[in-house]
Amino acid sequence: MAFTFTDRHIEEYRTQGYTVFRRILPPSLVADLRRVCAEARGIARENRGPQAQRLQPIADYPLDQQPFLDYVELPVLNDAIQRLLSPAYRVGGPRFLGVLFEPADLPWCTPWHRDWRDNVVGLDLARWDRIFADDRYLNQVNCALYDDACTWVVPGSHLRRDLRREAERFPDRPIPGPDLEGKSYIEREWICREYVESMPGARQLHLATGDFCLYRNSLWHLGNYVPYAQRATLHDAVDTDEFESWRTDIRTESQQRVEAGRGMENPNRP
Ligand SMILES: O=C(O)CCC(=O)C(=O)O
Ligand SMILES: [Fe+2]
Repeated sequence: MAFTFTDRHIEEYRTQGYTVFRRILPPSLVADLRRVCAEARGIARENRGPQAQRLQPIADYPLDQQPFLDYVELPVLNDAIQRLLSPAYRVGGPRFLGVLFEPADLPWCTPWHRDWRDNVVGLDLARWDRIFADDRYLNQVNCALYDDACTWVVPGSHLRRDLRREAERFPDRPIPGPDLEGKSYIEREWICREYVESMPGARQLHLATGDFCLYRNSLWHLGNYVPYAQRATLHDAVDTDEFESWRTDIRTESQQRVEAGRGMENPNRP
C-alpha cells in the first residue's frame, strides 16, 4: 500500500523520539540508490578499511549525485516531513548525507550514546543540554535501502536526562563499548548482543527496504553490525537554519576547547 501520513507518526515522534515512514521510497529510486551506494561502499572500504561504517558526506565523492537529489526532492517525503514538523524543515541532502554499511570482516557495535553529548570531542555539555529537547535541533534519519535491524534505541529517552539505572550501567566517560580484543567472529557477535541488551529499555528498530526513520539523535541509541547483513542505509538530517548554525558554532567552539585542553569528558569517538 502507498505511504500515508497519519497522526500516529506525530504521536510516535513526540513520545518515542522516532517514527517510521514505511515504504515511502518508490522501488525505482531504491534501485538507483542501491547502484550508487554499492560504489560508495567500495570507496568507504578503500579509504577506511574493511570495517568502515560509513561514507559521508556523499557530495565529497565522485559518485552519481542524481539519485540522492531525487531522494531530497521526493514530494511524498517532503510533504510528510512538513506535516510532522513544519515547512521550516528540510531533508539534509548530499552535503550532509552519508551512507551506513555493514562491516566486511567482523561484527562490532558502537557504544551506547546520545549524539553530540557523547561523541563530540571538546563539546561544552551545557550547549547540548540547552537544546536537546528542542525539536528544531538533532533530527536524524536512517533510510534503509536493504532491510536493516542494526539500530537500537531507548524509546522516550529524548525527553529526559539519564535515569539512575542508565547512569549506573554506564558510570564512566567516555562510555565504553564492549571489549572485543582478540575475540573470534562468533564471540564478537555474542558479546555485542549482550552489550546491546544490557541497556535498560533497549528496543531494536526494524526497518524494511524503502522505510524512512526520523529520530531524535538525543535518544539513547547505538548501531550493532554483522558482516552477513548487507546494509546500505542513508544517514541524513532533517535540518533547520537553527540546527545548521548550531553545528557550525559547536565545531569551532569544540575545536577551541580541545586546543585549550578542556571538554575531554565526552570523546566517545576521537
Ligand atoms: O548505525 C546506526 O544506525 C547508528 C550509528 C550511530 O548512531 C552513530 O554512528 O552515531
Ligand atoms: Fe549516533
